[in-house]
Amino acid sequence: MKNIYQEIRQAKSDNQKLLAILLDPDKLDLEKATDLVTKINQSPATHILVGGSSFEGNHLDELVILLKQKTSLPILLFPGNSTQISAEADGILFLQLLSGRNPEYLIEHQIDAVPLLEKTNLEIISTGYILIESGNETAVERVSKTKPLDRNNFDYAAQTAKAGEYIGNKLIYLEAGSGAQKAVPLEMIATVSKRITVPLIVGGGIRSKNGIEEAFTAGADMVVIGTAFENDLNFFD
Ligand code: 1GP
Repeated sequence: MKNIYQEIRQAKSDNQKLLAILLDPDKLDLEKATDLVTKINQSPATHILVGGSSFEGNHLDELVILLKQKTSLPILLFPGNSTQISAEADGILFLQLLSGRNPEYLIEHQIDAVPLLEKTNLEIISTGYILIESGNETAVERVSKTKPLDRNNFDYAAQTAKAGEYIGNKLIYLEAGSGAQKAVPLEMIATVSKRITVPLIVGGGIRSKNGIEEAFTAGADMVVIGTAFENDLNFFD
């Protein structure tokens, strides 16, 4: 069996940058999924994330099975809650919302997920998830009822990320929120990446290839693209 986390660590030590495409099952028409996967296979993507803030897990298995038939990229669940689990995926980002102070998203959903996860062979990757203020209220903020971190306080973001690493998070995800007006500041990416040793994922509001490159140069190990690809399947051409 593939060890997705080890491959991410290896990529970090080889300075090989990773790119994940985020698919939100709520916004995805299964009939059009074949075209979508063809485009993903032609793109520089190295991983596929599947998840969203609010959907209830309907047709998730169906979507993941379809993706697996058509791509060999690792498929990682990126769940908004414990209903968004499919045994058909390869792994799951087991998220802890470190920027928030809502116990539901720090431990309760995680406990609820255990009986479901124990029935699967998913690779479970503990991920410290840090929401950064991005200009408008994002779905994560609304659904989790938590406040994002100040986008100008780079040091506090880095301190939060480091606490996640000490707790045992194997990845840190700096999130501006899907469709964010402003992406995570490059200086914040740089400050956080210098402070932690685990791989750093960055996403939210990145809309151009240049934006991806800038995030990599600043220190992101993996960049996540959702909306830009959703709106334009030719984004990577
Ligand atoms: C959201 O970081 C991801 O969780 C991607 O955001 O949709 O803005 O690319 P976008």
